[in-house]
Amino acid sequence: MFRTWLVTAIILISMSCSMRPQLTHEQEMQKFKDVKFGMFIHWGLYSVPAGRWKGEYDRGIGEWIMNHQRIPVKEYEQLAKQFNPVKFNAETWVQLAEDAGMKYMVITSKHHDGFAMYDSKVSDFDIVDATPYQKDPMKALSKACAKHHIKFGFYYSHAQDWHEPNAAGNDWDFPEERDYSIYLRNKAIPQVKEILSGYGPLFLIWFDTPRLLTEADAIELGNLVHQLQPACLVNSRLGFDQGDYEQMGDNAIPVEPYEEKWEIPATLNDTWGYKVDDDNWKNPKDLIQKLADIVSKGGNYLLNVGPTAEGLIPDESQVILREIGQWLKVNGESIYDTEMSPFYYSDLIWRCTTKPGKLFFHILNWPGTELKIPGLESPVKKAYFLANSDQVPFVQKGNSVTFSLPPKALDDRNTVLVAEIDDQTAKVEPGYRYNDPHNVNIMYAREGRMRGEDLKYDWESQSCTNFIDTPSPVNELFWYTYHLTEGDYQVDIEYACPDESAGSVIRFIRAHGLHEDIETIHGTVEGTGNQFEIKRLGKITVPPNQRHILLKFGLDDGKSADIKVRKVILTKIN
Ligand code: FHN
Repeated sequence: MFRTWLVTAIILISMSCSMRPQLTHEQEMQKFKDVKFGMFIHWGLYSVPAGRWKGEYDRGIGEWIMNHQRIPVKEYEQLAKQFNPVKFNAETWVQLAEDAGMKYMVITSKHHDGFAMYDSKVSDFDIVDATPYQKDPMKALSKACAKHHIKFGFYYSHAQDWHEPNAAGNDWDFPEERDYSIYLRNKAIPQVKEILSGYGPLFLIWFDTPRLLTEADAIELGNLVHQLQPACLVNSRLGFDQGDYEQMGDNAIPVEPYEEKWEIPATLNDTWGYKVDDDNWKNPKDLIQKLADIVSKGGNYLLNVGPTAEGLIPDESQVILREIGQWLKVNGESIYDTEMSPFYYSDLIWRCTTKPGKLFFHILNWPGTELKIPGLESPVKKAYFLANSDQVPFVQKGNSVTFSLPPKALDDRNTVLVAEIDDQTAKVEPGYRYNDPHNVNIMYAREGRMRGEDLKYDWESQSCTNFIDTPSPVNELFWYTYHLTEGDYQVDIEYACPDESAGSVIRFIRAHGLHEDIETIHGTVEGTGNQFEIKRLGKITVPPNQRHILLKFGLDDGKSADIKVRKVILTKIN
């Protein structure tokens, strides 16, 4: 009896110390599905140069400055002396995450530059030993997260470490052959042990850019995490299809709903680490819609902030995140703990999330006075707007339900309409289900990933523009599609181009990943008097058993940069 009491007391005391109840791996997995929205933080020495090196602007993502500029290790190490984040306040950061409606936080314990943002005993290249700050901010952050019931996890770069001769990535200091296992044994494994031991129960370890390591190495690292913290999740960038959930490409939202457990890491502007010159901020409406889109397709959104070297999260990021949080305060029921859409999406008007007996229609583009949902077999009992509970009249005939809407959106960013249905799980007619193969597949620019710093989305014409010709990263529009079946597809593109800027060569690529182009077709941009027209480009072939396909659109020169691309249509021809 006394023993039972003692054990219970110890558990309760340890729970209240960490203020984080210890869950099982399965429970954490379920949590991961339910939380939907998290804060990613890229913070490190790169926030000192903040995207400028020796007075020059450094193109591309800020945390890669050491690599872009091929900065020697000895010179990069000097940045530590200038890193003194005296304005860092863990409570303020976590409060921001809470205000934004974010339920978990993932921060860089060590990025590719090799600098540990926590007190590492394995290397002196860390925040406590190498900077005037001399404190471990991760301790304060993990505590503040526990206090606010925000789940806490670490990013760890397990393959690239530009500080180390045997890790991947630095060929300017270390051009010679390398032995990854030396780095793995001497730095990566011991540091992963440190972060799993000193910061309470972790929600997840977020590995990145698996290179050089073998499948056995990946399995060993994954096992290590689960031995030290059985409940802790691991993302799939551990490598070799290991990990507990699938990590999608950066900013890469799938075109259709996708049934695995997955997460999208994404930026608020064009960088992860702080860049003083990057003011290409996404607007809150865009992000609120992306959150609904991702959740409706079955995923989580991990949205990044890049704090400054002083320890401040840029004001612009704060304003954007708080607006998302205000929307979530009213509409959170349609996001958290929901399941993905049972429907196929043929346009950009609405997205759907579900709970037992309820469908949440996220109206992203107000369709006028009627919203028609085809293919719903479950009888609708009641419909109302989530924001004000006002009833919405509807007519259900056959398998189509039409809701009567007021002429203007309640919320131009995303108005949520709740339909209560007779079934716990919605029944949807074949042909309208999310995973039905379709002969016509439309990829809207709105759903594409705008890669490159210059592309802009024009809301009025719902198109992507400014395809200027630049070195890496090139300006390309990407689509990630998961349900294209084997066969040949005709490719048509809808665009508008002023006659005087016609002439650039279009490239449309079927790729395997970011760096593996498989099939490229070319065409020439025609003048359309700046009116939208559908133009035939050619044909691509989708081979059997492709889990997903990356499609890229770009121009071979900047002559037609002001082309406005609205969509690409893939029509199956055999
Ligand atoms: O190279 C990194 C990059 O710096 C950043 O950390 C992103 C976040 O997903 N991951 C890698 C590129 O995919």
